[in-house]
Amino acid sequence: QINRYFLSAESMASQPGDYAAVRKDIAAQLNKPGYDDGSAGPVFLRLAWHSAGTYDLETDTGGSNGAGMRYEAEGGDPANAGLQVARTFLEPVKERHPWITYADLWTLAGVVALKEMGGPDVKWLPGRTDYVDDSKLPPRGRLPDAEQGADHLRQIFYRMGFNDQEIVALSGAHNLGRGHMDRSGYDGPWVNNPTRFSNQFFKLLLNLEWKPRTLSNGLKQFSYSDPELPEDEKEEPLMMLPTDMVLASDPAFSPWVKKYADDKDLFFKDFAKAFGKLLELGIKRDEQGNVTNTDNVLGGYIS
Ligand code: HIF
Repeated sequence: QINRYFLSAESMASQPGDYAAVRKDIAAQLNKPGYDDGSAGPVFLRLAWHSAGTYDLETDTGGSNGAGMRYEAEGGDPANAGLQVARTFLEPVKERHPWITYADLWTLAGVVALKEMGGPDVKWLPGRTDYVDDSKLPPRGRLPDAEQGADHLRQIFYRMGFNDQEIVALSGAHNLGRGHMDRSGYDGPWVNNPTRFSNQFFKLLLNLEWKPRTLSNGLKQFSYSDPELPEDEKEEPLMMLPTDMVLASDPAFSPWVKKYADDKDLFFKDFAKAFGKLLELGIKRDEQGNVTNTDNVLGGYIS
């Protein structure tokens, strides 16, 4: 049961193009007592990334344009399990500001959530369309499979146009949120404070002794729980996905893991750049920033 959240009375309908009003209402939707760790922020970030992360540079298909997750073909992809929760949380914002496209709302929600959770500013521009171009629809299977290794990570992220450094920078987003048994089948948070953005993910990846653990559903993850704590004071174990672990062992990824563990500012800067690039995949703009590859009339509402 998802609590429908009612926006506060000060929240008013807005003029088309008033993205500041939308940002405010997204921020108001983050606070979710009783849900996960009390915030919808992590699942908003995952929604933004999954909406964009289907992009294929070579065929120029997929990406956040079109908000394809509204439809079963993409929304029902097992890789997207659980993201209906995020979309439902954002529905009152869409109702309040019906002029914004879903494609813009979902990407903006990730940007606002990141900032509210202590992360950096990600440059975000509007203009995505909700028009679904059937020839641009991504097939399933474009999002990463956490059971796999470095080759798979490179195959998925090179396809979008990212390099090794950007793959590691992006991966720091697993500082936020958790695996859910009833969504991906993985279990638990990566860090102790999973609603606060930081470079803790990289530090823990390098410094804790991770033990392989096979879950009841057959999935493999890595687990840490503080051996010093007595049984009755044990905290929820932390986890790493197999794809997170390879960042520490791969010779081209690991130097970046060390850099980001040591230098939070560098991580924030590189993360903001890479995440901003992710949200722009497949969007083409003119010099004013207006989108040129959609028929979206709202593309002009850049202030
Ligand atoms: Fe995730 N990711 N991601 N991810 N992800 C999960 C959760 C989150 C991968 C797998 C998973 C990125 C890359 C990859 C977030 C953000 C980003 C889960 C658990 C899995 C299995 C989902 C669940 O059960 O609810 C893999 C294999 C990736 C390739 C490296 C991005 C860089 C790290 C691109 C990214 O930004 C966030 C945030 C969550 C937490 C969601 C939540 O509901 O708490």
